[in-house]
Amino acid sequence: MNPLPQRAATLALALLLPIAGLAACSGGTADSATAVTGTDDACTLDRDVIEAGKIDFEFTNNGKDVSELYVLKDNGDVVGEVENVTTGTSRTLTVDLVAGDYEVNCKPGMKGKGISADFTVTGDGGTAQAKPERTVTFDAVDFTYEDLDLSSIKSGQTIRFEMTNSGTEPHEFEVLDSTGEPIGEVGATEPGDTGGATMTFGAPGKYTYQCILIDPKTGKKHSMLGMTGTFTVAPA
Ligand SMILES: [Cu+2]
Repeated sequence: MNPLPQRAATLALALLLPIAGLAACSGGTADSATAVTGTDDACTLDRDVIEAGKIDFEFTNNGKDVSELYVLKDNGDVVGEVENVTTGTSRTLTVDLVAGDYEVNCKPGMKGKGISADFTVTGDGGTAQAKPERTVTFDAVDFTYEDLDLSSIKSGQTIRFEMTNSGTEPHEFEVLDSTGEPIGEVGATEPGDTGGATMTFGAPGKYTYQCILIDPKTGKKHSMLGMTGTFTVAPA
């Protein structure tokens, strides 16, 4: 046979695929799109003023390590994230933002404080999150959550979570619905700091909470060391 044209065809396909994937991701229902480029030591937005509404953040990881992208409110609340973005690839994070001050945070190696870039959202678009009806306050330690009361949460409720890190390693608090979809998270919070997040609970069912930061001593996710559990969201 003749291997050369076949190799050329495979190469052409390999070059085309990431572009096709990117186009598919950005072709959603977002009102606008903005590009974020992460390198080993920079996180760059292609604009610093964005129109309110559904916004596609098209994140390209040009660093040498796997990375993730967060969009945060100016109070540090996580609005959304994409993780495990490997070197040389792109992923799109779509979030609905009302007017205000925000930042993107690229996290090369998916650890540490990451690198931030500020932006402003202007205009009347976007859907504001419901006001929380109560606040659940708890502690994170190495490696569990203390005083975490997740009983009597009902479908449709919006709840504020405030986590104080009383441990010695950074901790987070991510909540997944019964299908495994993240519904919100208190982002990585340094020892001694307090982090928060407001989450709205959808369909009733069994939800999961977890911290999937890596313990440097064991190389294991904190969830493997005890920082996970489940709770039930009751029908409204
Ligand atoms: Cu943790």
